[in-house]
Amino acid sequence: MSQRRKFIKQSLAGSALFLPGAVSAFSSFDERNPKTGEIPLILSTWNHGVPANAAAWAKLKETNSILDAVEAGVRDTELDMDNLSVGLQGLPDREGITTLDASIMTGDGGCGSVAFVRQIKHPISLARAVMEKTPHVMLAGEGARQFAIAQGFPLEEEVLSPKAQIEYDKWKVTSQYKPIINIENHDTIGMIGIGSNGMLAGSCTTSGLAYKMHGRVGDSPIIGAGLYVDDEVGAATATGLGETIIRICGSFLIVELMRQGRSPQEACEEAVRRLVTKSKNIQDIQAGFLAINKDGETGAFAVHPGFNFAKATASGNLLIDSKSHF
Ligand code: SD4
Repeated sequence: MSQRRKFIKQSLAGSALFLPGAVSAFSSFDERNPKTGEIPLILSTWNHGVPANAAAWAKLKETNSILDAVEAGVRDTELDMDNLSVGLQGLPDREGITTLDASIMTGDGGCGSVAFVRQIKHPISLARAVMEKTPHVMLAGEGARQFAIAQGFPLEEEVLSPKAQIEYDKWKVTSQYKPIINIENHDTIGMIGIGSNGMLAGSCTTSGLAYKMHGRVGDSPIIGAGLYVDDEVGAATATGLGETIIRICGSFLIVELMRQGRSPQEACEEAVRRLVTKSKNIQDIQAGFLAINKDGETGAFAVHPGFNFAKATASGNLLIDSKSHF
């Protein structure tokens, strides 16, 4: 049977479950973590992962490409006007300028990213263009914007979204520089997936830390920090305070731990343990990881309670609470 026909057959039974009302939540992740998971599988961070997974699943059905799927999934979040941590509607830096970071990776070592980029509605697609159309892995700032123009990406007007403007005006009253991400201040989307052909891919996109210094780049566009994918092993992605994630090469660390035999869950827990030991003021810092291995097993773990993620298979698209270190 061709891979495409096999995928359609596998996914048909579950397709009705992708209606908006079909989302349900489970308090414990492990009870639903079989030794070998269902494939295809898509995992993404936070509750906006549910609609993002649905968009990714629809694309996977259309093209049978897990790369297309993880790009389409997070493009959905990049347009979500309620999300103040992804896309041009996200909260700005201290100067009132919104700058975006994004990365994309395939399990054969292909990767592309953009950092500190302005005026681009879909940085994930720009990251994909860096991967596919340049000899480089990463473009930043004005160079990334020039590349976008050359590739025909429209430049958006540089104005804050109404919600971001309200929040920025409030912040300016005290202008306190507190580079923390706590459990109320998050929303980056990281998405990892495996197609029915066993190929893996991942994507990550964010406006980064609110009120960051102008020029600050987080973990999301750093291959190995916010995202890492290897067809031989599995994939991992991160959310939370990027500085803490970069410091431990979080996503690469998780994939390497899985390579050495740890389950995705064990690998995520070890990465959080290491992050906790290397970070000061850990009470104020939230970070979380998601992982899958090539057998479709999954893992999730965070520093503090409050992290959740969406898991899509042919059986459904579920919002699940992650366990945490504290
Ligand atoms: C960053 N990791 O720029 C991102 C922010 C984030 O949920 O994940 N927020 O540090």
